[in-house]
Amino acid sequence: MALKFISAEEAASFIKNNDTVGFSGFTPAGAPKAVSVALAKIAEAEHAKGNQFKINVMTGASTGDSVDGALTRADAINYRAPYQTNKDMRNAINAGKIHYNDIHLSQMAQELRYGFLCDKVNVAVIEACDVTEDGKIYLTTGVGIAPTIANMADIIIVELNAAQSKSIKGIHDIYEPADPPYRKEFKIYKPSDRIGSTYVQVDPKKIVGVVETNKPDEARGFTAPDPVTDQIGINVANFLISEIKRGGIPSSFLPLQSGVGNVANAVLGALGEDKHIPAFEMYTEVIQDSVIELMKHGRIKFGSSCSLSVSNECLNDIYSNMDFFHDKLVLRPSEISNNPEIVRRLGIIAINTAIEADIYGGINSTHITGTKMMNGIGGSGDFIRNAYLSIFTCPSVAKGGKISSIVPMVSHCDHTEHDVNIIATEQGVADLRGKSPMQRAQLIIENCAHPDYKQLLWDYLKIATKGQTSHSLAAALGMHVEFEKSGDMHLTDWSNYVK
Ligand code: 0RQ
Repeated sequence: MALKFISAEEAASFIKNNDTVGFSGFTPAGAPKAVSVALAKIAEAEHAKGNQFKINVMTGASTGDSVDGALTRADAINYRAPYQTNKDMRNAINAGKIHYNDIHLSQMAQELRYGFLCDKVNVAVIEACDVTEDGKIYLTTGVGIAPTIANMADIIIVELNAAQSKSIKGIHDIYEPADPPYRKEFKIYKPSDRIGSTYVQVDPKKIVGVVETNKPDEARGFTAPDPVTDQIGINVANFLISEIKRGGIPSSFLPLQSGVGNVANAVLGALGEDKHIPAFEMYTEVIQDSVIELMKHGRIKFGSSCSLSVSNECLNDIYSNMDFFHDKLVLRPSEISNNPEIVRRLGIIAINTAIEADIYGGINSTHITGTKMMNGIGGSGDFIRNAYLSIFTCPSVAKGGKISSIVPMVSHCDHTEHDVNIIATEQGVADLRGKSPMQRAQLIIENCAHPDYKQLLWDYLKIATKGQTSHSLAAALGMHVEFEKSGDMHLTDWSNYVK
């Protein structure tokens, strides 16, 4: 069946008010860049006429500004799931203008198939580097939930992006599991194992149009590692080396997962540079610039991921050296890259970033001061509960020292103390394995808290009512309350909270 080439505006006109639209990609990598911008203009025109125009947006993770930013600014989103990182979208979510459902990334595709999130997917918009008349869609830098939305959607729009090199063909491993009670085990026993095909096969009749684009991924830049993030990286590397020496980790090492963001990028860089850690493999959901650099130096042998979330400079480097990278990378759907069954089997060392941690090991990954959504839980929960070793990192203070990342009780809990093995800040490492709550509190305050906040935290333990997990319910969020009042978490003392 001949493919029909259409403009972004024609393609966008297939999308109607109240539709549920699935977008390809995972982080800005592989997300569409043209149809959503044209759709935002349609929404604005409809609003100007006094008409309703909002859609429900389903994605693999965050997208680029052309999807989340453009549609938010046009007030065109009713519902959005899962992870996001766009500033305008974050503001709209926190202002209550978008219904945002923050779910584990591994669950997104199956929850769509199970009908948990919507009755149907009306339209799938999928970025490709190639598409054939018999319905083979070759994806680009991010997979996300593309196979599922392509299968579920009534109609498919393909964005054929000339800025993405066709040389990426072959890197994908596309597999969509059957749903219970028919699901089988995933036959992935090492990060490089492949179980699927290199393209998404769809019914070609569903492709209503192909939009030609030439737009690079809308990658976010990272801030360069600084002394604090460097020290966190060194602390994690030293801890892992001591574990190898102790026999707690096999001497051949285990695959690593590393989260997204500035801290994760810096930690991975430090791990790779430390030659005491053997060259390793990754089974992760995002590959950032530091991984590619370490691959070139032979420090990372293989990377299984859901996306290449790299800078455009780094992506061009990969495209120019595809012969080198082709047998070192595989890109999978998020329900496979983040799958708990595989994470547990491979024995992954999972390293993710916390917004704040509490003295007992609870982790807040998502909410600033307990109420304002930052990005979302992403894949952190998929990995950490099932990891061989789960590590959380964060600087000990934020906002120039006015916020302590170590607090008596997290103001929002994403990961419980049952799932957190190690906390590392630039101050040091707390190894929480096998410890009671009070032992954990002592280690976290002593090893991870910033010196400016240590005494306050020790004093909190004195006013906490003793129990299995000691707390003063009146004071547990006192540092957060103080921050809201004065813009600084430094309480002079806990006297206001002690009766
Ligand atoms: O604020 O942007 O105004 O400067 O949070 O903090 O230190 O730059 O750290 O880029 O590594 O992001 C947890 C958000 C960290 C990220 C989070 C403020 C701080 C700064 C960013 P500014 P940094 P990073 C795989 C796994 C959850 C999902 C996940 C994340 C901004 O890593 O989204 O792990 N993780 N997914 O100043 C107030 C605090 C704060 C604070 C930091 N305690 N209070 N503000 N900040 N701590 C990825 C995927 O699943 C795709």
